[in-house]
Amino acid sequence: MELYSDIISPPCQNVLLVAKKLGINLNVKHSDIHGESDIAALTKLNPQHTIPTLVDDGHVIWESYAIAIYLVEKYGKDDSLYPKDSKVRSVVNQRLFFDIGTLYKNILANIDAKIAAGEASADLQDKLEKALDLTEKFVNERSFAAADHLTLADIFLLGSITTLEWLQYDLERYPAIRGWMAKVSAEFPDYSEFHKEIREASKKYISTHCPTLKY
Ligand SMILES: N[C@@H](CCC(=O)N[C@@H](CS)C(=O)NCC(=O)O)C(=O)O
Repeated sequence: MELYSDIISPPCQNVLLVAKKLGINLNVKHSDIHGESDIAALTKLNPQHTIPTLVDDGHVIWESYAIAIYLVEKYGKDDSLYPKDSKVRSVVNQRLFFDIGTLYKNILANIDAKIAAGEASADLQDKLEKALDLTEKFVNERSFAAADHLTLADIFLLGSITTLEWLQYDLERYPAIRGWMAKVSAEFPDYSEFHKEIREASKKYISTHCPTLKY
């Protein structure tokens, strides 16, 4: 199974963590989102030319949430990451849709604004704060974000919270998020190595492509 990916990309990080949890060995093909030949190769598979893109025996899927669900449904030994129980799954889905439509969306909007204008507007910062206030509540309701065990919701929310490093965002005000992050990362024995790899690659990317950002 091939994954077109770059570890600096949060959606790619999420899929890589899902694969780790499922014990799937991915053939990772590094794809440079600024490289013409990489974009051309990716566009042949995925007209949206986004990473991550997965190719499983000729079957091509993109959109990280769709890839993650596919991997769990096809290769999971059980359904724990994406429970079949409708009520539990509905909470996982709520967190995932909250992530794509609110949390990650507002983190990206703040990063883009900071890159373009040096600082995000008060409105964008306020939207991000509201999303984080909600996340603080969500991760405090159960042992994990959507259930009493790790699910896809934890992995995707963790990816978003980790992306706050691009804003050097201080999580001091969010003790539940900090406690939950420690619990989720402890589910991955090599998480600190994985995080170090993200930091090193992101630092390199930022110094080349967004030198005005501090990281
Ligand atoms: N909603 C998509 C977002 C994917 C996405 O936009 N990836 C970025 C990198 S983080 C990308 O491929 N950008 C290059 C492009 O759009 O051409 C997902 O979750 O997979």
